[in-house]
Amino acid sequence: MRILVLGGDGYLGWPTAMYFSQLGHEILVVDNLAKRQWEAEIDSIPLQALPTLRHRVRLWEEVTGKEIGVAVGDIAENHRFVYDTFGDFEPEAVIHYAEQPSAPYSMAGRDHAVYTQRNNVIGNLNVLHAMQKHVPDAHLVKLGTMGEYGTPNIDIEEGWLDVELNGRKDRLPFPKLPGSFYHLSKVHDSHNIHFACRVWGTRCTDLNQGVVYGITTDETELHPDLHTSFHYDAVFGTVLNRYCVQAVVGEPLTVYGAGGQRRGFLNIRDTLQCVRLAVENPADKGEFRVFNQFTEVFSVLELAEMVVAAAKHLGMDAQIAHIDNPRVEAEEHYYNPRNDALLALGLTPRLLSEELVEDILSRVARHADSIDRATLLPTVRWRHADVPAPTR
Ligand code: NAD
Ligand code: USQ
Repeated sequence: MRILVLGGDGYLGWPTAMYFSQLGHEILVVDNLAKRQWEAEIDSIPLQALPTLRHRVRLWEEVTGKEIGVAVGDIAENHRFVYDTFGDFEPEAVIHYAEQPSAPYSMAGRDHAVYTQRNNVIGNLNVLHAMQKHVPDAHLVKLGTMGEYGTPNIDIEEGWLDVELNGRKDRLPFPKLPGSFYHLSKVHDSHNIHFACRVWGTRCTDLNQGVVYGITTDETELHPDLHTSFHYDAVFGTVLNRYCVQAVVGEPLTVYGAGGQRRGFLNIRDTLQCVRLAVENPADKGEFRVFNQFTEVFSVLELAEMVVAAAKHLGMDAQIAHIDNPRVEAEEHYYNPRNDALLALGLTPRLLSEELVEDILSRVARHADSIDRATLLPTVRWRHADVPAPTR
């Protein structure tokens, strides 16, 4: 298949491009390299310095003999670029990662909230319009987030809810209670995509993905310079990746508040598996299909305790610190999301308990000398102290 990977310079996009290339597909990667500017803006460095995108693509060809195409451009600000790219490449599948992914970045003030929503929502709208014009039968595989749902006090279905009201029944989009302007941008995307499916017959799988952890995939292992951008700072690092780095450098693991925040998690290798299953089993014409993409649920305190135990195996004495929660979120709540659809398609989950020591902690430890401790503590706060905390 011809597969467009939007956001292919990123943490998930680059491993995805290599994975599908290795499977024999024709890949074009699109990225505006904005992540590298955001890093510079907040003084964040990935665990390993990142070669340029073109360098990585050349290296990939040297190592595997396979080509990955590159188009550098902004999908939000340059709709001509988007139209031309879709018109020239004529993708059969579009894997869309090209968004600002950080909740704290989006909460850093008015400019960051506006930037995040403009970048994410307009970029996605441009993709929908370019698909309608040039490849109306292509399949959009869009990365959404479990955080779109928030933490309601009922089970979380996969995108839809059967409702009965005053004797009438309908199947409606599941209610959304997102926790940041970033997560809200994903909700807006979902509504826009659902509308395009209904009106234009676009086919889409919206992958409501949980928090990703991990540093390696089979393809990143093929050469040291094929690694992906692993972040651990308080803006771009996700919680388990941060805990692993904190354990390695002997800093306390930063559990925000009580630590009862429960979330869905998955290994970066399972992200690839899930996206492949979506691409290989496309949505029908006009179908807006939602999959909840995670493999295991943990509280952030449980995760910290797992990292402490795993670190012990490597002779590290990791400690946990409950720090003042910079976010507004429930710290104890009901959480029971379903993830049946991807399992039914054949997803075989990797368990964190089996991966933590060898696949993550010991690999992070190899780069201990380059870790910048100054970026570990949170700097972005969601609210002023006089606003009462929510219960869900
Ligand atoms: P990332 O920041 O590493 O990758 C995103 C890439 O998109 C970057 O290379 C960036 O330069 C590019 N990009 C952003 N805006 C662009 C634009 N307007 N035009 C062209 N390129 C643009 O983030 P990631 O962690 O790889 O996440 C990828 C996607 O998956 C995001 O949409 C994110 O919201 C979603 N997601 C990530 C996680 C996670 O835990 N990492 C979990 C759930 C969902
Ligand atoms: N947390 C801590 N300590 C830390 C960092 C985070 O306790 O040092 C807590 C947060 O308060 C939150 C949870 O861990 O309750 C998850 O935080 P996170 O930063 O790992 O993840 P989040 O902000 O939700 O965002 C990440 C990705 C985003 C993706 C989302 C999936 O950055 O792109 O959409 O995970 S989900 O959480 O399912 O919405």
